[in-house]
Amino acid sequence: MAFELPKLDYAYDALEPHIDAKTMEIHHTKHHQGYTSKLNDAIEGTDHEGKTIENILNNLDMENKAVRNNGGGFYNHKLFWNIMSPNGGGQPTGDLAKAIDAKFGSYEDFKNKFSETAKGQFGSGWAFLCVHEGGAVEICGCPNQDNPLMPGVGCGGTPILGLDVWEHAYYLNYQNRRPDYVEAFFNVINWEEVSKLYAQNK
Ligand code: MN3
Repeated sequence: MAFELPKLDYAYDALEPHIDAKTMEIHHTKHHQGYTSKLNDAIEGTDHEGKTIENILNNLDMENKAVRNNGGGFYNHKLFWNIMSPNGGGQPTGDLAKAIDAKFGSYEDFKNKFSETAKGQFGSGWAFLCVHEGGAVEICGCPNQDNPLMPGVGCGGTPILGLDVWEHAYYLNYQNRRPDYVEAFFNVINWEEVSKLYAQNK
């Protein structure tokens, strides 16, 4: 069973003006499709074939660059589409809000730390909010398509929020203004979905 490019449950223009339609379309149909196809090629006939993406990343040989880059790319973008919504924004609630306050002090402190991580990631990469078993949350940045499911990467735990800071994610609309893109992202975060992921993985 090969991996398939996940469908978005909103239109490419639905996140405007925060993320433009052209960027969304290219990002989904070219970049994410590319990672998906190359992941399938890389695992064909290996022990990874037929496993879940989480299992593949948990058991990854970090020297296996094809699976590391494309498996990471497949997973990270699936998470990214999933935790955005045209009805997003606002703030987390319930258990997730409590975990964020416990770790960072307040939503504003969380937002500042996450933004600094995203803006400070040198070159291409991601900022993640992750949950550890037991419910504690943590923020980390990862280069390229690495993520904390991979052995020894970042803060560990399971990513429940991810922000793509590769230039392909924002350059058409924001050019070199990564900080403006990071700020805009908070308007489209689907906190309901992030809360669901928190509850499933804590
Ligand atoms: Mn990307």
